[in-house]
Amino acid sequence: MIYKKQQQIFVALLMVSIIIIQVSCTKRNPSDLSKESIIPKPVSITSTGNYFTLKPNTTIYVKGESSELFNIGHYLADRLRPATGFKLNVKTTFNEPGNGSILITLSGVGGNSKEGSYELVVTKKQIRLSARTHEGLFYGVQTLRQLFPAAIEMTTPQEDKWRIATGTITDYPEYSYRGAMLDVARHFFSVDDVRHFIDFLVYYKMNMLHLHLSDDQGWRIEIKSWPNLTLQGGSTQVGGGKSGFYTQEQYSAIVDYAKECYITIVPEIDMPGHTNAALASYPELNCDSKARPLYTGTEVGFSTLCTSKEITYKFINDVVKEIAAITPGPWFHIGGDESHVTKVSDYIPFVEKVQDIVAVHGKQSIGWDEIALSSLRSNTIAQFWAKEENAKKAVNQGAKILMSPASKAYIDMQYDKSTKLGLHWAGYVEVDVAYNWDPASLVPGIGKEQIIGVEAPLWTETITNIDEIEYMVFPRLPGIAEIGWTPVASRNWDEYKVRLGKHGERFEAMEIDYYKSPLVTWATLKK
Ligand code: NGO
Repeated sequence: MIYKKQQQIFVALLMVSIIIIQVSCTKRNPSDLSKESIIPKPVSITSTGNYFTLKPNTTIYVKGESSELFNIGHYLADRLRPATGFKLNVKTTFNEPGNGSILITLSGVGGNSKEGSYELVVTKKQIRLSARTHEGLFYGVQTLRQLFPAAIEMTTPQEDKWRIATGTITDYPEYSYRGAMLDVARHFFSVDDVRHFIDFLVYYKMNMLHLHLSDDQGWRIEIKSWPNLTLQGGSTQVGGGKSGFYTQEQYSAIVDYAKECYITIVPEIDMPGHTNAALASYPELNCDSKARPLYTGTEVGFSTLCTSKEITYKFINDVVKEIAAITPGPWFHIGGDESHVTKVSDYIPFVEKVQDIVAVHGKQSIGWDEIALSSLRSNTIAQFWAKEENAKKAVNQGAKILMSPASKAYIDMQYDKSTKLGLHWAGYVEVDVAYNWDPASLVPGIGKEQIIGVEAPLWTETITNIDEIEYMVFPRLPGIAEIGWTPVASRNWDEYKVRLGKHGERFEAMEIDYYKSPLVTWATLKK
């Protein structure tokens, strides 16, 4: 009798476990590529209803001998190894590799010549990633990462089935400039923090990192010909206390890391306002030749370089020259915002002269939208953040616009009135507000042709460490990235919020402290 009961219990347990295994297998067998939660949403996806399995002996092949191709292969392997525990050799090939492999190749993208385009073809037997450029391949790698189960992002071996639905993705970005800004002046962030920040941008196919390197509260980059800028001007931050600056070597390390990730660094030296740290370091930059005290508050608009002194332009020339020499990208951001104590009649020629200095050192100027009060050089970019009339003035001069409307794209704004970090002078920016806008129909008279792209600035008056950065960046950054990448006709909040919710488990796997917006149903990792 007892034996029979045990037998019944055993059979019942067996059936339950079979059901559990079946349920989890069904869950783990992706079969519809078009249902995967990829952010930014790709331009086109077709599904073929099967799946590819990454196995312990899968090899990543790159076609040809180029070291850059190898780097991309290794980048992918490095991302997939920790969670899978697989070896994932990276090899070069000149032929078609066999079954079970991943092939990365610069040839043949089905006639698609858009900048940054790639094509990902997944069959039961092989993954084939092709693009015309290395950059395109790198974007394809990010898509691939997002197709594996979220646990792929964990740093220790996980029990999972590493399967990807089969089909074809063809993809390319809508705008060429897709970026974020990190204000390292109000609070200083280490080189490692900046690397971490770059990793966030990469995952969502952004390609520009704007570093706000100077402000009233701090000067953050070594200028060898003006050493007090960092000795004195780099010694404090908002609220006082320990801060810092990047040596030129450290800045170059950031630039190099960014370059490996196909990200361009855009350095900003804000002027003629927002310059108290410089004015405290060198008395001669003030009209009265008296050094200002260091500043640790958060007011804006009280400082100005002395625009009538020759030494001011020697100073700017030296600064731009040294930074331009270690910045491979084409841009130099000259600030220009909130110069409330500079007379407009001084501000206008100042911005014109500074654009010329930037051009002499081989760079193109970007400036906050106020710079449109001046004559803009033909290739200068105005970054729209506040005043539509400034943006229109810039466009009327033939300049292009970088879109960062504060009420939508400022990720230092609070999510709602209960948010502890951040500011709210431009309103509350919930995750739907940050997503639900179209750069090309925001300002009447400014259409897609006039827009170079989008940028999400993170000002750091209230942000002091990487956890706080993560909380403000996530989950808004993926939305801004999608605005920059995906055509407006393919974007829709109700559909996006489901995909974003699925990224909850990716944030968790990456140990990102994110804001769990009540507008989204967040997926969590099943432990
Ligand atoms: C403004 C201001 C910054 C502040 C920021 C805070 C611009 C371009 N200038 O944006 O100095 O830090 O708002 O949100």
